[in-house]
Amino acid sequence: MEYSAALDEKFKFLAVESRELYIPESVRTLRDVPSPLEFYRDYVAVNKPVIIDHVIDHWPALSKWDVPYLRDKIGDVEVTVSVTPNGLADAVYDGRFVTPEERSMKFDDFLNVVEKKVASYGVYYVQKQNSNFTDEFRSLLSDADEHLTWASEAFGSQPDAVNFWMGEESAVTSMHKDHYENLYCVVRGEKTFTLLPPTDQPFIPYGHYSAARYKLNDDARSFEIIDDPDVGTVPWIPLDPENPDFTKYPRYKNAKPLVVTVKAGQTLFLPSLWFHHVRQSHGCIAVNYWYDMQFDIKYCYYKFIESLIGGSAIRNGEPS
Ligand SMILES: O=C(O)CCC(=O)C(=O)O
Repeated sequence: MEYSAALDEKFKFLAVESRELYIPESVRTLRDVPSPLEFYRDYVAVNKPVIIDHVIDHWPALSKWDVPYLRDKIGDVEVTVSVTPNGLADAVYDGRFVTPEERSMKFDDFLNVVEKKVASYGVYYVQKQNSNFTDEFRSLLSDADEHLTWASEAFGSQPDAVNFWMGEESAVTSMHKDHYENLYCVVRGEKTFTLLPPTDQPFIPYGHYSAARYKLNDDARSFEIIDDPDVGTVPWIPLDPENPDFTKYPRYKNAKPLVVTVKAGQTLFLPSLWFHHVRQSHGCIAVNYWYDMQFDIKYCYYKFIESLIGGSAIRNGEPS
């Protein structure tokens, strides 16, 4: 389906009206942890991002998680590490959607790479989003929380996944959205998020890309890209919000990203369906909690926008 210039105008109106009514010009920082009710009412229900101080003040992780401690505590544990030639795991590259090489290695060996104690080819990132914190990294659980009590009270449920992230500076997460309410706690270093509200979706290009994955060659100095025909095609965003190609994607000029840096000790509430692109300082460590979103009327409206954008926008990001 192609959509008309008239519909394009309506999408622009929706984006302007959303900004006038509820989307902030910048992401607010709360100096105190809100009550579960305040948090749900003022941020979750209205799908608005916020940074919250002091959520993880009580975590021993804040003072303990340096490299010597981590080596001592989990150096011998085998963990899954994503390795890519360019720092782009799960991203569009050379016309395909390419996933990283998933390597199982001792955490000690990963730390050697991060600390540049060994020469290695590629960019390394612990980023397995399968609740790796309660699985591969479970011996660190006592330094943090298995769930955030006040948030679980607000959502009325436990998180679906708790993930541990640690990576090199050049490891970047490409723009995407998730159907989770995300509480993202930075323990060491900092993360910079580029955020776009769901109402900017009509301006964000999507394409369908055949799936592939990186594999290190035997020379250990180059990667090849291997097709994954069983996966088929994957809808993904080819645009880099830090360096948008307006010639290819002129409609993206209508989008208004919010850029926010989350520092050690802070927690970002990243609402469901918000688009996000993430970069980090070297050796940054974070733990995040994915709570399932309510599939309520908000979700139905967003799906409706998606259906209006239809085929052509999904293919090339531009209306006819
Ligand atoms: O920290 C990152 O690199 C990505 C985080 C993310 O995409 C998420 O939590 O959904």
